[in-house]
Amino acid sequence: MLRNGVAVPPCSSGDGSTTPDPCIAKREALPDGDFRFSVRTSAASTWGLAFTGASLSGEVTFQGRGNSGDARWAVSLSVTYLQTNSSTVVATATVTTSNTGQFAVGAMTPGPYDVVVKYPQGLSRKALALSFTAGSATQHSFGVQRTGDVDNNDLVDIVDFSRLRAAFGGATTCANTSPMPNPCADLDANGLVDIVDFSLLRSNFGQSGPT
Ligand SMILES: [Ca+2]
Ligand SMILES: [Ca+2]
Repeated sequence: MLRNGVAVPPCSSGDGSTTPDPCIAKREALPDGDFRFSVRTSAASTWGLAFTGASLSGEVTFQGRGNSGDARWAVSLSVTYLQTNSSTVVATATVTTSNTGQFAVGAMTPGPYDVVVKYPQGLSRKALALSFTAGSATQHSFGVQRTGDVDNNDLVDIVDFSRLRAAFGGATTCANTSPMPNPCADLDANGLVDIVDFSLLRSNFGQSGPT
């Protein structure tokens, strides 16, 4: 609850006095889903409501892109909130990870959600029933993003191999372009499609996300 843009504190005494002035005497959740606020004040003002959302402070690590701190760890990451134990999407966001794999997603309605994170060449990771609370950031490490998904369908298979083979030996900037073109076979983002990329793909061949 805001007065003239400033948050109103709760009343400090239960005796009905307006202390501090103004103050919130009561907050109620009504059966029909509405909320009722009872505010005591000595002056007419402009009143408003503000929503304090929940947020996510996440972390991922990468395969084949060097160690934490490497510029190649800064990638575009999709974040999907699902109803728990469901494939129903509640919200999506696209964020850019830092070069240490950190990312943040802003205001979200509080609640438990399953959260899936994926970057274009990686197999997605899913966190089950993460709890989000108003006004606080939920911390979670999603773990390693296994690479090899050249065509971004969350599966490393013969199609990815064929795409990589078609680009083999060539120079490309795809892995450092945002948004990343599809397909992109430069899995270690060094500007060249070569045996290193093939080895990375092979290491996850047959695997799929989310895990
Ligand atoms: Ca694929
Ligand atoms: Ca490469």
